Amino acid sequence: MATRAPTLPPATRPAPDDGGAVVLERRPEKTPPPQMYQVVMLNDDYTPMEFVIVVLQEFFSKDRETATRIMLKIHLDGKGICGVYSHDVAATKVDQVLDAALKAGHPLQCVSEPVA
Ligand code: TYC
Repeated sequence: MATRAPTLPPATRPAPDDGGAVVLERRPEKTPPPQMYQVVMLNDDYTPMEFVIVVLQEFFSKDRETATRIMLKIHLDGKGICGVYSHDVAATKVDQVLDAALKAGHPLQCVSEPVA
């Protein structure tokens, strides 16, 4: 009489070429999205509005209308978001703004902070 191997349920049945390993469950690997950082510009009483508009255009790729709107928001609210970037890009933007402000003799400040 021929003996037959017992039939295993699909989850525990060895695959033909895996040396007998049994895969009980496959979870799709999920890489969490990287922490993003927003560059926040602060208002002051001395930096000319035009300088802020040019900075927003040059370093944050805003068109003139958008740059003007963001500048006015900062002027009225005390601060405003210039853009959201990876950690290194945000740090570079902050450096670029502070460097340009220092060279032009303006006290313009900006910081980067993690987006919640
Ligand atoms: N408050 C400035 C002024 O009246 C303009 C200004 C706007 C300065 C935004 C800084 O981040 C700033 N000249």
